[in-house]
Amino acid sequence: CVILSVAVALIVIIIVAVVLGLNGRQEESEIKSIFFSRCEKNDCKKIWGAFQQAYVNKDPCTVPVEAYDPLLAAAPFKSECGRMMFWSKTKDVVRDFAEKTCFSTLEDTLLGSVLDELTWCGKQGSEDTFTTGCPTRRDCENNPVSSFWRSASAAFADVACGNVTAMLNGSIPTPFSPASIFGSIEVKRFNATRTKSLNVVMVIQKNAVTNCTNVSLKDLQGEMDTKGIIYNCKDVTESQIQECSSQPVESCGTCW
Ligand code: N1C
Repeated sequence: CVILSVAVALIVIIIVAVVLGLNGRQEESEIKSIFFSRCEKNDCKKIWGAFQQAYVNKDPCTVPVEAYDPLLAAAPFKSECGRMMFWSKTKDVVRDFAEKTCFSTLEDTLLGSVLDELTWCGKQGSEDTFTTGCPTRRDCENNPVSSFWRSASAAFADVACGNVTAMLNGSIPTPFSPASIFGSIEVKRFNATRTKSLNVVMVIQKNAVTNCTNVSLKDLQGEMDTKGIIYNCKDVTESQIQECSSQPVESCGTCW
């Protein structure tokens, strides 16, 4: 009877291991096919390899920002002076606007577009990529997805040049949060030798609770003053933004 129950337990363990293994394979093939279809004509095999090495066979809570250095080196960002767009808590408005205008966001770069909205992680002792059961920011800071965005955002801000635009959200009490990626990483990397001005577009929706006079912006302005970067802020209604997105592409940033 003891032998029988040990045998049954072993069989169950084997089945669970096989199912989990197959699951990892299937999840990997799904994310891999999205990755390659978005990657298109680039050297996708090399980029996929550099991506995977960042998190595969690692505890998904111990993937540091630096793990993505080889990935960023494999697909570096180009500077587009005067056309770079940053944001915080305005992703939907920005994405729609940037698509129709001259502006480029991180999502318009190869890495940003390939990994946008995806979830991934690895597991110690496995060579597979998983897309479910991955830790989020609430579980641990050094998870594969958060570390990627922190790493890519730093590299994107490093090449920011000329007049830079940032869309912030006037429907939340603190549009400039020092804890956001924009506040904690991008703003810190702006450098006066490359970046002339930071032009904040405060997105004013119907449910707006604040505008360019918000106290949180004093910190942003202070940081820019210290760096020697010109700071501007303009309240722009959502309908004005929509109007501006149908202007000719040449009017880059001059519409509002
Ligand atoms: O923390 P946030 O915004 O201030 O980050 C936004 C800021 C932008 O300027 C982008 O350049 O940082 C860059 N960025 C992305 O492009 C991006 N795409 C998707 C940062 N985060 C990005 N994500 C995911 O949204 C990611 O999972 C991250 O944690 C959130 C941050 O969004 P937020 O708080 O609105």
